[in-house]
Amino acid sequence: MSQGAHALDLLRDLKLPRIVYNHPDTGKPQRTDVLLLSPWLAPIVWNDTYNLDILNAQLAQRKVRVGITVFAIKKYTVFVSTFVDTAEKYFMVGHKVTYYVFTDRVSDIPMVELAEGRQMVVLRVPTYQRWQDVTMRRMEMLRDYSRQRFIDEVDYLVCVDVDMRFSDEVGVEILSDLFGTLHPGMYGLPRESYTYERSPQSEAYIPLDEGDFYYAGGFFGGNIEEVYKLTNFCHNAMMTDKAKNIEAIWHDESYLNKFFLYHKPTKILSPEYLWDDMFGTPAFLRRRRFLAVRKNHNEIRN
Ligand code: 4GW
Ligand code: MN
Repeated sequence: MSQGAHALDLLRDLKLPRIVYNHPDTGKPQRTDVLLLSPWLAPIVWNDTYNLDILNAQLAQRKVRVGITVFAIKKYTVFVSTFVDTAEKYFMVGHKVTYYVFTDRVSDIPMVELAEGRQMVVLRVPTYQRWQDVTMRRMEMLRDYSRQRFIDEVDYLVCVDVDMRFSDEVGVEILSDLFGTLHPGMYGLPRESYTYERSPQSEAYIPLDEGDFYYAGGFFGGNIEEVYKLTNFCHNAMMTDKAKNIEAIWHDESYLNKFFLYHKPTKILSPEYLWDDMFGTPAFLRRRRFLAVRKNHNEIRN
């Protein structure tokens, strides 16, 4: 049985407890300042559009297991403690969570005290000389571990950058079969100006008259089967390009955008879920949930 069918079976048997909340008003959209649904009816998750109590009751009954993956290769191990500390405060509080930390420096990964039901798994992985390969090879490793391990251990995977901190709730409202996140730097721009790969030679090519949104490479996920398909597609496309000695302009992010163009996500996260304060604090942004940590590029990337 596929993961998706299994999840639906569990949902069908749900009987929620009494929960008191505001009556949904059929005459009034939750918000009018932002897009709430994609043209294929995938919800776009914004603050004030959902009730977390209902979602938590549904997902707790399913006893959902969430894996969150980060890569801390070479000097990026310095980001792990802030990442995990803030995740303990804000990420999927009350649910079963496994942190999967991929690293080449196992002894540099700090031991962090975790709340009940939460655990950390440190996975030793090879590193690459070129930083582009460090970020791109994440797809291959996520694919391989999805098949070999994650499928047996968790229901959903959340795949994120490590140079980040949580600063507000990120909960089960993000979960869906396949989800991506709107890139904060490209929000509201016309599709022609998105920094998709524009060379027709590349597997990541997207023509000027296509493209729904520009998705961020630093936050995507879904059930394990879907994440497997996504990461497998991206890795294979990168290998095809590599054989031709080409590489898409924004590396793994370009291939991710190509995948999402033809495999539409079932849920889309607003830039609340991946913000960088260098973009200011616009009015549509009612919460900043997951923020880029300032990094000294010279020191951290040498
Ligand atoms: C340039 O020298 C580098 S090093 C660019 C990325 C590097 C890097 C990235 C690294 O040395 N080690 C590492 O673990 N990563 C992982 O790739 C890490 O999880 C990081 O969050 C992710 C994406 O790289 P990034 O956060 O530096 O990319 P941006 O700045 O686009 O968020
Ligand atoms: Mn980053």
